[in-house]
Amino acid sequence: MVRSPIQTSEGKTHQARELDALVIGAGFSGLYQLLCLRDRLGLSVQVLEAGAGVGGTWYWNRYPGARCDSESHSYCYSFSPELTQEWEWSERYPGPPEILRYLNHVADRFDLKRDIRFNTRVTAAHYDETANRWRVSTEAGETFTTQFLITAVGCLSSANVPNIPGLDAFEGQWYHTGQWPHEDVDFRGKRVGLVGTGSTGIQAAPVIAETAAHLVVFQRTANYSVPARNAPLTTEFKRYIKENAEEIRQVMHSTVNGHPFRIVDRSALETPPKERQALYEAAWATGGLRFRATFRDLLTDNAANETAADFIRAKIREIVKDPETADILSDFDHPYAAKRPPIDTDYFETFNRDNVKLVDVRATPIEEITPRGIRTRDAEYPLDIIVFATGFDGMTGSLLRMDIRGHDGLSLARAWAAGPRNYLGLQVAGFPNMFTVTGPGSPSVLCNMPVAIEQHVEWITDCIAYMRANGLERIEATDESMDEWVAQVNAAAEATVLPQAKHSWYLGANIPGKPRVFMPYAGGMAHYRKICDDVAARNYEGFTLSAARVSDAANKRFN
Ligand code: NA7
Repeated sequence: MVRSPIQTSEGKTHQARELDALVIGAGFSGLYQLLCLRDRLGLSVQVLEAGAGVGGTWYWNRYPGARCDSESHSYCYSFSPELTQEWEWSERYPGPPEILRYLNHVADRFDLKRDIRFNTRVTAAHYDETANRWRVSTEAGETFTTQFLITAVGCLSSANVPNIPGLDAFEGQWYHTGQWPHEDVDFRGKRVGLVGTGSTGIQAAPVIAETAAHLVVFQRTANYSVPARNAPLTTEFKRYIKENAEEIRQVMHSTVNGHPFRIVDRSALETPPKERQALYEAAWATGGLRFRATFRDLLTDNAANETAADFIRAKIREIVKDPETADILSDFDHPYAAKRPPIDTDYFETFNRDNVKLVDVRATPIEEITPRGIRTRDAEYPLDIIVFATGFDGMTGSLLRMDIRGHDGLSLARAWAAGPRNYLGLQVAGFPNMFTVTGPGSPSVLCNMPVAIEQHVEWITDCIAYMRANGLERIEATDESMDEWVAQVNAAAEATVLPQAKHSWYLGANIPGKPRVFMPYAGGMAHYRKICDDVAARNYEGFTLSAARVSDAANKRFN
């Protein structure tokens, strides 16, 4: 690594580390990006990670009941057949400790940690046009310069703590699930309030209820959930995974959402009601996200979707004994799966416990947090602990909390003031040589994440390899390609029921003041992969590539 003098704004000179590539984040994305750029291309690479260990999202999400909703044998890398063969998952869905063990195994196996700096939060990244380098600064005041800047910051890493008046004066303890302490939180004998009923709240409620003296669940929007049916993996299934690894990989690469199962090519509407009911019953018994794959038209046709909604509504009424509670839990305001569909272990059953109460905060909104608890319009609930399962500033939050500036000091926040705009979810005009792994505008959160991540990381690696092979120093998306891509992202979303969930974080609607733009690409992972491959095959059509390490004026267009 070379060091070169940097002039700071205070006029002092200090040494900056010069790199070929700097990767922000050491989760699934950052680890694989490091491996690809360092070991396959021979680049000098540094990963900077805010946490004290690898894991990204999973380093922080350790709340009670936390579990991945992708099946473990698909929630892993597939680039190394040896890695696939040697690793053994224990349960159908992995929890944070097992995912962290896996990622540490990967980091150690490929000797990645020597190039990762932990406890290092990136605060700013500014592009220097003349040098064609990014200058990256950390909270501790270090500076790095790099040709390529790759953000691997995750889609759900910027916690959203709602701005409810009075939180500062609360005399108990409070936590956000996405920033869970590394020590255990003891709920025994405590009165606990849980705000939020997304995937996280739905996972946490049954576990908290087991030990808390009393649990109050504050629900703003009723959410669909299907049983996860988690269980230890059988010896037969473990053998099946190993023996069919390549076939499983092929399935994950050929489906719209990167999961290891195909969506059945059958219409809910064209299936006779009795048969349809039997198919839903079978899918309910199997559990997990596979429920969504029962029919091909659930996400594209409202009437078809309503058949799934009706089925889940009836299940909730069957499980929950108190009819009023069942009504509140099943009073959906959006189509099934238009918000990320949770899967659970005994969520609805939890409301049959004597120590659990549901509060409908759509009907009686939370007005303030008092020193003693939460006060809604109708009542005050005394609490010792408040757990906010209130989600994240998804997809853009982790990028925009850094001061990223491209050409002429243009900030990413300004470039995205009306919502994220980019090309393929990978690059933003005005921000040369910066790539956003699973950025907005890519399938990302609509896909099994490791599949989306591997595709992006490999595409970025191939792109940089191409540039090196052709003596190119700089790549930047054009404005026209961004406009065209944003139109495609919007059209893909409009072809589905997804934008109909008005309070969804897919739309940024959970964050006050955030522009409402449907952020992930809903056209399907397999289709997206082909689009990206075609762009690469046409010498990175839609990007401007140049050889010169000088300002724009002198750059020559490559294609
Ligand atoms: P989500 O899915 O964003 O859910 C957050 C929940 O918190 C949801 O029920 C929200 O209600 C609720 N919320 C947010 N702010 C408030 C306030 N101010 N008052 C009351 N309720 C509130 O986050 P998760 O962590 O559950 O899941 C995130 C992703 O992780 C998930 O999609 C999976 O991909 C894994 P709302 O629906 O907005 O009315």
